[in-house]
Amino acid sequence: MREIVVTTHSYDLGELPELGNRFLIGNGYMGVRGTLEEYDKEQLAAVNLAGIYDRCGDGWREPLNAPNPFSLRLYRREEDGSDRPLALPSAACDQHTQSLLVREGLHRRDTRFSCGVRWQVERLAHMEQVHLLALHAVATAKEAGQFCLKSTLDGDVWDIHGPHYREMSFPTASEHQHGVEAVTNEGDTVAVCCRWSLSTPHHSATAVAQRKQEAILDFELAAGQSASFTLIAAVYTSKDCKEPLQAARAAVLNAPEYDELLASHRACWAKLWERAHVQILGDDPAEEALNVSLYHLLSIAPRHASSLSVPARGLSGQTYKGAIFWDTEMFMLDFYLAVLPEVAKTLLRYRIDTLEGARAKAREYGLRGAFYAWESQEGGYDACSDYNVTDVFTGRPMRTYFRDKQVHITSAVVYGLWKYARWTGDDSLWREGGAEVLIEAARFYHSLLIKRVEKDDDELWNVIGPDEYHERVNNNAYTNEMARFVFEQTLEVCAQLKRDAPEAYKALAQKLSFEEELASFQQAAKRLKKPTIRPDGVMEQFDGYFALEDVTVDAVRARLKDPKEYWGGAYGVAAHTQVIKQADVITLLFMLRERYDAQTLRANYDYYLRRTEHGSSLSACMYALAACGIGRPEEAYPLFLKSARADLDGGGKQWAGLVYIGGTHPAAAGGAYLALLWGFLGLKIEGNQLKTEPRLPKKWRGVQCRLWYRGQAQTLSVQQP
Ligand code: IFM
Repeated sequence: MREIVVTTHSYDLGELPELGNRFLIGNGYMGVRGTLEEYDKEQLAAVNLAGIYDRCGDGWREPLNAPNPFSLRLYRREEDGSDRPLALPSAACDQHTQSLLVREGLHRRDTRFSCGVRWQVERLAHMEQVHLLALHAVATAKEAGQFCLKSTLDGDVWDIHGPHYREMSFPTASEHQHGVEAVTNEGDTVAVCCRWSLSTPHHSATAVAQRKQEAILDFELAAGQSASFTLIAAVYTSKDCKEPLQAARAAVLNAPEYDELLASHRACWAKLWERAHVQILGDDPAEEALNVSLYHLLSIAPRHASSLSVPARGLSGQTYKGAIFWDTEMFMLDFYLAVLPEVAKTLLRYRIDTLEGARAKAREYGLRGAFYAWESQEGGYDACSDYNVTDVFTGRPMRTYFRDKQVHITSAVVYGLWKYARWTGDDSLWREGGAEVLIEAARFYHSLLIKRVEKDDDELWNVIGPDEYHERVNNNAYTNEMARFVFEQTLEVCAQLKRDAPEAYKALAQKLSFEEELASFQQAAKRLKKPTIRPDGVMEQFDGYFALEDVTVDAVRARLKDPKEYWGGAYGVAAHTQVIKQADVITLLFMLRERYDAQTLRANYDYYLRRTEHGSSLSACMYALAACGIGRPEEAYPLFLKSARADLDGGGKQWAGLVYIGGTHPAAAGGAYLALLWGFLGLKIEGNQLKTEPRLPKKWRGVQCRLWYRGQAQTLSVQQP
């Protein structure tokens, strides 16, 4: 694989949030935002941790950012004895480059300050030893001078709904070492230890300020001379072990020198890329964009865990409460299945292990079975607020119904389990709790059914489909069909278990006493209301959708009184129109693609594409898939690129009022991979065999990639006919 380098010369403060996302490094345990070393919480610097959350007061519960060991500032001593910071954006500079080396998982900055000092820093989140972070910095002076380096372990972290640390102590202050132990409001501990070295003789002072521990290193450089500084840090939490501080200290003391860490980090990335890299012959920009997407998916994959999932904004911060959405199973899972099936299993185990939380949520709403969290944190706790949007006009929280009404979330979990079994041929998850999830999912949908005395159908009322702008609708086609899928899968897997693993089936039947319910699931699968389909094949998104005002997306946009105004909800500009936020019917036609013909796909693609705002990064890839499915790869191409470039281009919404909602977009990254695999390559599973039916854009000469199907490595090599 050739190196892909993402670069910017910008250090414009307005671009900082997006640069922090674009240049993110991570290893599944933590993500380090791509901010410069001199930045702190004001510039959204963060070391975001996977799977550990905290609530402060009445604020939203969100994931933790660890004390940041990468805070580093260089100063030049002036003749009057004062220290002038060589820090962006204030210090004058002649040249500045920030880069992400995608193949090697490295973040670099190279700044030539106008005073003649060059400042180069490289840093990594170790891909194998996931608790370790490392940094190597070089300062080179054109003219002789006195310098000072301040290396800070910065506990004054960026929080959206913090502060999350109620106590912080710095117990290991000693020369060449720092350490901090921070205790959260919920009683968890996060410990960070680091050791450093400077290549030139220096005087060192270590100071503890409030929530910061700082090493101040004075040194002198002759003209043309360089000093280099390395720092190795370890992060542990009370979720990892009983004594995180001791673990972090031991990890730092036992860690090898920077060069050795760099070599093992590179080797680990090389192995991952051997599996994941996709070659697109004839289109370097598309190849780069897709592999950058895959870089992000690899950087957040929980390879170190056996039951953990990936948040909707990856490890780029606290947006969306660091929670797991349907994004993982519906948009990202196929990449992990194809490239790292063990990770796919880890993601699904997370859902099996959070079944209790889903049961509790169902009970809370007076329902049976498992109602999975719309925004799932550990244990299946639903972090989604009843007031998830702030009205721009009144500044008041708006009642939203994502938590209560996006009942399709449970079907995403079932769909993920089904994909796992089908792709890997490994049915162990059914026996390890997956079948239990299915039964509880079927119970959940069954308890939601509405039966009208004068109608034969069963219905699902008062739901929100993937298109969040239309709240509390009846018989959303996507939701109904995915619920039917759940009933059918439950029946199928139960029959399979009874046949192939009678003991496991018996134990399950004893535990859940579900056998008498199977007939009612069968009935429900048959009687659940089918979508209304017009003679031309267009499927109505929900009851009454066709009667809504038929108007263009631009016309709706023109009605906004404020660019940040929410389009959905009770009074949203889109709510009474046919304009939708994101692919809805089209998502259904992809997910259950074996049930629909090309004519249906064509009619719905042509109808809904024009009415879709793509207000979610989950949307474009679904239309790319549909366009491929109807033999229009040229139309699919820009939609595919929109998904693949989501974090390269940024431009999505970053702020809602005072709340930061930006971050990386792993579902779009996963969606780009879906578009490649099931769209352009036309992958199909026929009788357990993989087949391709390529429909490549004209400029692509071919595509090559590897994937792991049913335990076997396969190389897909497809040429333009
Ligand atoms: O899951 C999505 C949802 O479909 C649209 N809003 C953002 C969520 C997280 O990505």
